[in-house]
Amino acid sequence: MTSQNKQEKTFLAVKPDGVHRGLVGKIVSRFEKKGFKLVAMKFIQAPEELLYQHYRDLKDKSFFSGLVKYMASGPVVAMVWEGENVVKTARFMLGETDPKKSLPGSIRGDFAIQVGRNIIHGSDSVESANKEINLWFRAEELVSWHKIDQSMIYED
Ligand code: IDP
Ligand code: MG
Repeated sequence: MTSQNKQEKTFLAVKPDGVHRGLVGKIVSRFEKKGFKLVAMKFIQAPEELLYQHYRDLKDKSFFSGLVKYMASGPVVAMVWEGENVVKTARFMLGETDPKKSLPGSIRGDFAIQVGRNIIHGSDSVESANKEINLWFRAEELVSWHKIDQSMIYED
């Protein structure tokens, strides 16, 4: 039986460049193969107001307006994934913010070149994950379900 107290959730989003470049399936596949559990997913054109909220901590950065424009330039695939240590592990799977510093094997290391087109978002802490999940999803959009392979992925 999976130890429920070690489970946490993270918010991930394939950004518009990832969607335009046809990388949604490849990206989702990495988290599925890892063994994490998908609990919510939606394909949306994010309203600017939502993006301002999402990136509010970066509002004083020189790249902020370009960032919001980029994130509003097309639809995104917003997702919630669950698993043990999923926040940190997903960040490792994403790579560094700047794809130039991301190792091959990571998502940004394999599929992106510039920091302003780095194809995926992932929460940086459990606290921001919870904030971001609440911002992008209504509580009833999170699906509570038992994934049948969990005893093959977790020993306890
Ligand atoms: P993160 O996405 O790895 O958490 P943050 O520092 O939170 O990185 O920045 C949010 C997003 O802002 C990045 O993913 C990237 O799209 C964009 N960004 C960060 N730094 C720069 C920059 O120097 N130039 C352009 N865009 C940037
Ligand atoms: Mg961040």
